[in-house]
Amino acid sequence: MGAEDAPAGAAQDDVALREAQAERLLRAWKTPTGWRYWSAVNNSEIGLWYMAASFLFMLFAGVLGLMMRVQLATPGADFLSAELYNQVFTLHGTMMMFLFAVPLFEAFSIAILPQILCSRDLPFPRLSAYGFWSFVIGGVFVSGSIFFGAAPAGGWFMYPPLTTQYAASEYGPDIWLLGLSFIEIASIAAAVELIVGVLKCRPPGMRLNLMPLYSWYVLVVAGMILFAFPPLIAGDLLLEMERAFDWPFFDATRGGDPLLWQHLFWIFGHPEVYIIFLPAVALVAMIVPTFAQRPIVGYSWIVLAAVGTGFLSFGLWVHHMYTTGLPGISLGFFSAASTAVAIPTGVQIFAFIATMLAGRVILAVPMLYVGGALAIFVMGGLTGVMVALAPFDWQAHDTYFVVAHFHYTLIGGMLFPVIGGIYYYYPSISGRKLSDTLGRNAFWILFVGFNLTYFPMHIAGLDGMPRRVFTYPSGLGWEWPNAIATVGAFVFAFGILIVVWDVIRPKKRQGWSARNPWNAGTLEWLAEMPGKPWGVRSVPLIRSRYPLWDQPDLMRNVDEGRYYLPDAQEGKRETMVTSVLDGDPVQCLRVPGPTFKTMIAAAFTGGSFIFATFHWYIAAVVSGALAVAMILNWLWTGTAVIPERPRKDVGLGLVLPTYGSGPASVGWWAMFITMIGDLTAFGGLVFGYFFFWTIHPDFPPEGQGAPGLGWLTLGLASLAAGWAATLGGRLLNARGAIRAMRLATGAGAALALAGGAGLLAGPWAAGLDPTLHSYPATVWVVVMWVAIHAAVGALMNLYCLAGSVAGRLTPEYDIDIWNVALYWHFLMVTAVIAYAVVGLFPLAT
Ligand code: HEM
Ligand SMILES: [Cu+2]
Repeated sequence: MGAEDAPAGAAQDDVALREAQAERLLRAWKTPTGWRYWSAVNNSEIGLWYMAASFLFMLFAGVLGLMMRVQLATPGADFLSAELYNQVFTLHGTMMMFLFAVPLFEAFSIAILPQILCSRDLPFPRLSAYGFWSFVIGGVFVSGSIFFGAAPAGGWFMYPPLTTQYAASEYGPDIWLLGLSFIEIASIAAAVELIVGVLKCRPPGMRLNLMPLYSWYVLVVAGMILFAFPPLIAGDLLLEMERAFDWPFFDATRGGDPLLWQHLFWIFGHPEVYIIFLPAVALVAMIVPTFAQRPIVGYSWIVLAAVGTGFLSFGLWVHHMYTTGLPGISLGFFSAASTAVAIPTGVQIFAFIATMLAGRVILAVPMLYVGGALAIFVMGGLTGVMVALAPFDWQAHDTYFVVAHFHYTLIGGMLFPVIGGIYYYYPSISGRKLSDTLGRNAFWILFVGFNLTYFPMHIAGLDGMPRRVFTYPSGLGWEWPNAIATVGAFVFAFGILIVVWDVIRPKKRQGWSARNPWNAGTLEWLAEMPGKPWGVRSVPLIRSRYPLWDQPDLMRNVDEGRYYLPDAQEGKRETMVTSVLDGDPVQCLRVPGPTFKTMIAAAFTGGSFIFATFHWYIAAVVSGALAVAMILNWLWTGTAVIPERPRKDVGLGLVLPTYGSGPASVGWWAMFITMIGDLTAFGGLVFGYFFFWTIHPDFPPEGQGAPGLGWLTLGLASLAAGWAATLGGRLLNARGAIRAMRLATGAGAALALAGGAGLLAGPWAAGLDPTLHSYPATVWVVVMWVAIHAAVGALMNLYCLAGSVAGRLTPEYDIDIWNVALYWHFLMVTAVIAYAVVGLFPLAT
């Protein structure tokens, strides 16, 4: 055993000292009580609330599912009207996908990732809180619409022209577009947080290849969210512009094309399926080794397969569009790619089976759910390979066969593993175990109910029953599958109720769970029962993938504070930041504590989206401005605060800086990752431009005119000067030339505004009317995107200027200007692309 296993330090032998340390830690990490409880930002609270909220949305969407089943139980029923049925199935699908399946992954990860990584919190607790409150506000807004008969009714994928010309539900599509964009932004915020958490907040010694598989999956899935959601946000923006201002992106009579929406939607929508599925695999990858009582078989294969699935899933979207009349060659390509994705999926499943075969499996409740999930998912995978073949899909498309297929994959691939995960992780989250008996009974009821509900739908589908019909005539052989499905749905719902009851039933009398109740090998099971708000008593040094199995005495040494950060001398919340590849300690990060600011900022942000839904634009702008003010205030009193000491002893004789800026800091990484997502959204708009170019013989079309290079060149030059000034500002600041830095930064702000105005003047001077044709509309949307980003850049420069004047931004403490300069790099890339696309490209064609 190396020295790491007895890190002692004689000082820690002193019991009184240890108690004093624990006391201070407890005070720093104390969860607020009373009504202030809701100001908590710590990952354990936010994670729990987030999970509870997404489950409530799931239950609501489940009730909508049951209502559909009641309506469909018999032919010609009139329980739901046709119009209401449309709203019900749209909201059911929308809520299950956007308010349950994706957020639940983020919720679960926020709750357990820090424990898995022995980190005291995620790097940006307030960002998680902001994301959570945004999610709740947006979710209530979207789902509440059904009580006003105003819910979206165009199906969960909102295809135009149904959603642009169909007036039955006036605000429905707007509620969908704006409400969900808001939630998607919150999802991206959580993804950024989780990526930085995995990359920078691991315990010392945990090299990338020692990471628990769960964190690999978090990395892959959060990365996918970063590339998948932005194209949808771009699509949402275009569709909302068409609905609100009549910009004809999807109107074929004015040069638009509804297929553009289908592309943007499914570039998001197919990866979405894996965004839902992979986190469940991640849970399985944690559960299986524990109950096989041995390390996972094929760790590197699983990692490669997960990454591979992530990549491949972006190349498959067209399989949702086989029936739209695309050229045969692209059908062939996408059909092959769609079947190919079965390979990495198979690798992961085989690795789990191999692990089970190599160990002796304990059939505990979580394992039961894993087994059931495998069985159901494999069935869904088989029908998936069937519909991946274009000729078969031409028959089955939009029938109940597809409804059966995707419920097998979603429920087998997500819901069952998640319930298994809840039975597994419940003790680490709440300190108590769930009931074995209830868990087992619920499992069998769910398993039987599920198959009763969905198996008959395959048959109804093959017999030609279309999806999304509110009723059907008798005599087509559809009666019995539908009747059975409805009975099954209620059996299934009963199973869910048992699980819900098990989770919420009072458990005072059953006592606390044993520590590490499943004898697992990974770090989250270091938690005491009940867990302490500080997470771990001290942050250990890691040398193995299963430290609890391989590093004897780890638990005792952690508890006795013999590792890092055993104390909170200054009463501040602190966690370790380590290097990306090797997990070497680089910083002792101060993380912020409770505040209501994030909740208020989320409310104002939500306000701006919600007001825009009803076309109250002034209120929307005011609300948005208040949100920005709130966020600036939260940053000003958070990240901009200079720690009272530059470095400190974090234990074991290691002295670390308490501050970091540039690529060493978590903030820089967060900005970098956010901007990748932002650039991807812009890529969605550029995709639209070239999509239109491919479908029109002449683009720009005859008689539309192009914006001309004059104003655009001026605008670009001004932005380039602003970029140089801002970058110069950072360098001058580092040299201590404070006056020059302020001048440069201020000039950068002015140049940003001028540059944005210059770009807007391009189409303005050329008289491009965005309502006439998709061409001017696309040009306008591209330059507006850049102009808004330039305005944000100006605001950031002014923020740095204020920081410098107030003494919060100094040559040494310069994280803000580093991040702003980084933002400007991306702004510049965006501006150059915009210039090339709207300015230069028309000259070349
Ligand atoms: C109690 C459980 C459930 C029941 C009874 C149920 C029932 C249904 C039914 C009958 C439809 C077809 C509506 C139609 O085409 O007319 C449907 C559609 C759908 N379901 Fe479920 N479902 C359940 C759970 C789930 C879950 C867990 C998810 C996802 C995680 C999900 C996602 C969807 C989606 C995306 C649609 C497509 C909606 C559309 O066509 O726009 N469902 N569900
Ligand atoms: Cu797909």
